[in-house]
Amino acid sequence: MMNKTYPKDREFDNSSFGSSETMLPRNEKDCCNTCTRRCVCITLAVLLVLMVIAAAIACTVTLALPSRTPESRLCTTGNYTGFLCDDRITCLLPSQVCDSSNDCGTGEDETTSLCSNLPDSLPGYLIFRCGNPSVWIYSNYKCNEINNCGDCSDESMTFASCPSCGSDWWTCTPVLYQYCNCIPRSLCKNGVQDCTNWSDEYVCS
Ligand SMILES: [Ca+2]
Ligand SMILES: [Ca+2]
Ligand SMILES: [Ca+2]
Repeated sequence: MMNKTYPKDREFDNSSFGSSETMLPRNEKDCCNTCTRRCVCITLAVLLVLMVIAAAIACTVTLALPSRTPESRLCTTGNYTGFLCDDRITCLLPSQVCDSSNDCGTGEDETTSLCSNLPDSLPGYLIFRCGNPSVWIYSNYKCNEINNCGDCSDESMTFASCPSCGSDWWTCTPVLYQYCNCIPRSLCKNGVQDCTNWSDEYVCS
């Protein structure tokens, strides 16, 4: 009786048993390693591009912002709070802002944003609102001994009441503080200015 000879199964490499990774063919493992490195490189490249874009946006936003806020214009000149020019040295009187004259080197005291809607477009420290809310003056005209508001409210902490102007009074507005809207005719042609337009000395009789 002849013994049958069966072909032997392909030999199995027991050394690699139990590890699914090491069971892969060599060229397949190399491929995975290559893919992993490629993914890392692509991720880093994308992150780098995103960082460059973010930096560019940040620079653009920073440059687009105004270099100075209105509050940074506040300065002091003499006894007044004034308006600081771009040279960071020149401090204008409030009444020099929006007076149709370029007093700062590059005209920043006459810009549309400042002067298009007076007085609301001006910083609050440059103006004074009179007793009559519809009347305003530049803040450096407050307490200057002249009735700029017309009701003397810029010359007194409490709103002054103006004298009634009868036939014994000469009307001129504004006048020096104490007489508000009119002066006694006894002050006409007395050699002393009482009306800011000098009408008490040249017109009144
Ligand atoms: Ca000006
Ligand atoms: Ca005044
Ligand atoms: Ca006079």
